[in-house]
Amino acid sequence: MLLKGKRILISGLANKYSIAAGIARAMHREGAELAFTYQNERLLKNLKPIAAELNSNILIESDVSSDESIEQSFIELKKSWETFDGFVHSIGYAPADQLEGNFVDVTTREGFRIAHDISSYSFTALAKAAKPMLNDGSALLTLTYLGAVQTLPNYNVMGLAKASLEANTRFLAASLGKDNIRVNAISAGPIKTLAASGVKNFRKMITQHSARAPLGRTVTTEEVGNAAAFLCSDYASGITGEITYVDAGFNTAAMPLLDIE
Ligand code: NAD
Ligand code: 0WE
Repeated sequence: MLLKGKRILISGLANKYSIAAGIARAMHREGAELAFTYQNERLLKNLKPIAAELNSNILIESDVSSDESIEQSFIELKKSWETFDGFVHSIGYAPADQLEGNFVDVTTREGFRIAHDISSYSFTALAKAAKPMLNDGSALLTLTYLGAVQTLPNYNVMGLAKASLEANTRFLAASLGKDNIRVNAISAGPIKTLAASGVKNFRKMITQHSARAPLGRTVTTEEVGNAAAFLCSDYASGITGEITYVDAGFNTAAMPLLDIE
């Protein structure tokens, strides 16, 4: 029971396929008490049964594009939890037109702004709002992707936003270290979630990933959840500002094994 007695707030659970759902399951299994935020009313119906299964009745609306919505969500959370032990930021977004085509041709000022606002600034904003309620030994966690450090087709401005998110992880770690609050990121391999479902050639990318990855496959939300539970537990008390890859080793291999001799 890695997380016994810990209270963790989970954002970004849109449906059962969400990475946040895998994380919530693992954290519940490890004894954490959970609360959830959701982007809007439309997503509440998917969240309700999952939260109920995980013994949580703390469901709070929070649209991270709005300072007012974020502020209101923590006022709401305070009604249930006076203090807590960390949160999971599992939120990313760029307008769909930014994620298809040649980077220099499709990227716009507004697309760039939205991608960075929702996918990176929101992590800082949640940390800022949560800080007064965070216990000693708390842990914050976000989800990033290899596109932060290497190019691939179509990920485009999301790659820049993830690079910002990874720097954000390090600067938040430096900033909150004196309060004994740790901040880490998991860089997950490609997983067929709602955010991935609109992506062109996603199945081909899964095939390519499996061919190059040392483990010969992609990862599951359960595997990401297990790493997340560890990073938010006291077993990871010496780890902060770190990007942990949960990608079946893909990022460590420059070429697949060739079946020659
Ligand atoms: P998902 O669609 O299940 O989750 C994305 C979440 O972002 C949704 O719950 C959505 O409501 C939330 N969101 C978007 N805009 C928001 C806003 N304005 N306010 C509040 N919430 C908002 O997809 P996912 O793949 O589970 O994505 C979770 C995180 O994992 C993202 O940061 C994504 O970039 C990252 N990630 C995904 C993969 C993958 O292949 N699926 C790989 C690595 C990292
Ligand atoms: O971070 C992500 C998902 C990012 C994402 C996806 C969408 C699709 C729907 C952000 N915003 C939106 N906006 C939409 O309107 N991943 C790591 C999964 C992903 O997305 C890709 C990928 C991979 C991998 C997009 C293009 C290329 C590869």
